[in-house]
Amino acid sequence: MELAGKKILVVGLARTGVAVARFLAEAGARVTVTDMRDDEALADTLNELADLDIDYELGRHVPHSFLMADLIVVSPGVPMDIKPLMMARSQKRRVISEVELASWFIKTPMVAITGTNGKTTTTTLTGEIFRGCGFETFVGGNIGNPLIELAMSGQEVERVVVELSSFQLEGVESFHPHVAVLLNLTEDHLDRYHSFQEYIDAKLRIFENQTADDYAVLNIDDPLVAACADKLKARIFPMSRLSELEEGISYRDGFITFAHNGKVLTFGTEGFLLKGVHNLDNIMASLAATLLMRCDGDCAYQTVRTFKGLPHRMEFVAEVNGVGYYEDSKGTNVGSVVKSLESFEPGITLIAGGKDKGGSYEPLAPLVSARVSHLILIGEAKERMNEALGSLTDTHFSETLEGAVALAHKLTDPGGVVLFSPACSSFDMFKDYLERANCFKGAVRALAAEGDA
Ligand code: UMA
Repeated sequence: MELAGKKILVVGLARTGVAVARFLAEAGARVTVTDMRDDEALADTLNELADLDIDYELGRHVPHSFLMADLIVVSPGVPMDIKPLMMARSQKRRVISEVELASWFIKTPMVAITGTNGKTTTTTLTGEIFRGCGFETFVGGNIGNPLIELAMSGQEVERVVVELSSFQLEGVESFHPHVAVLLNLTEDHLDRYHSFQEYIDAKLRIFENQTADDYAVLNIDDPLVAACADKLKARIFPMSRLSELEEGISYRDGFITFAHNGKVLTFGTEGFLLKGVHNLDNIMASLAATLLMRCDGDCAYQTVRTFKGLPHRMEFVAEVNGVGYYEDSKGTNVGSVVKSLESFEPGITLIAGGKDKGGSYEPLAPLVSARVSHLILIGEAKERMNEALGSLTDTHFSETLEGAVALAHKLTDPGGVVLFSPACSSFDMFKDYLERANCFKGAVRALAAEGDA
């Protein structure tokens, strides 16, 4: 689509909206930006875009503008079923996400990564492996920097790695990655989707435009992921931690084996800095994607061995009186907390809770029974979590996160672990997961300082 002179409506003015508006205005489109926040709330952002010829409709969405647009580009955080978007779609207006728009201008071979958990680690590691193997690489998407920033920069790269959320995938039309990775599927974002199936359907759109020349890397240990294999047009490249594969990537007894078209590479996992079974999945996915896109095995392995992982994902904070404190503020859904709990031996004090996303907490029950000695619940979700889990272990409530840390300190015996892995988003008590993470770390460091005094 030629953008110059087109009437384009950008919905949402946060990171994505700012980048999209700038890209479109610089390309000569007639851009209107709309956001439910008003100009006072958006003052800084408006300043940032002051050099561009853009119209604004702030504090409200004006249905007429949606109906008159040649193209509507929606930010991931804006639900596709808000009234003006529904109306626009019913009037055959073209509605896309930012990643779709970006993909029109990016011809570099792309790896796209989705799944409920592990996306950011896998995306980061995949990018690191490409770079370690000498490929100029852009890494972006849901991880934080919108893909359109690559199109805008005009930067010449040899590989693109993009993390995709279900929200971004809702608005794709022709988006076409050469390698698409689906890590796992567990309930998430049920505050936005009417059903789990609707969420899965959005995720599966990552494969929609692939052909027999492309690859779908599927974690076949997850039955929901395995079940989608029949429907895909791309070549399936399976990955498994539980069964050995003649074609695909698999793990057994301390070794990862990559087997493809008669070529077999084996990598020992001892000494990996990234811990936990879920990280083994993330590593296998990254190796599969990069080796399928011409990375050298030795080079890739070198990067994997030295990769330390991401902050706020089971990050070790401190040891106080023989108890290790781990911060997992990005553990915002049940599936992610399951993985975190699986990484520790019994004797865990789990601090959880926050803004309730409406899903079931039952999947945590077996691990809470088996491994959690004390459960401390915070935030809006604490009553519902207590109903699902409270009878399974010694359970307490705390009004604040700092209070929860102090209580954990009292309850946990030396040799145990305090894990803050909320299973919820942060917005009931904090600005975002980062503020929540810093609050936890601050409280732990204060404890450590008291211990030293
Ligand atoms: N808004 C409206 N109308 C509405 C709803 C929202 O105007 O009906 C406005 C809000 O007032 C706000 C803007 O839309 O100004 C919010 O846009 P946004 O939430 O899409 O924020 P961005 O900063 O553009 O961030 C988005 C992703 N956010 C979400 O998916 C919620 C970021 O993922 C992503 O990093 C960024 O684009 C760049 O691609 C974050 C996230 O939480 C990390 N993702 C979810 C997750 O990982 O679980 C999916």
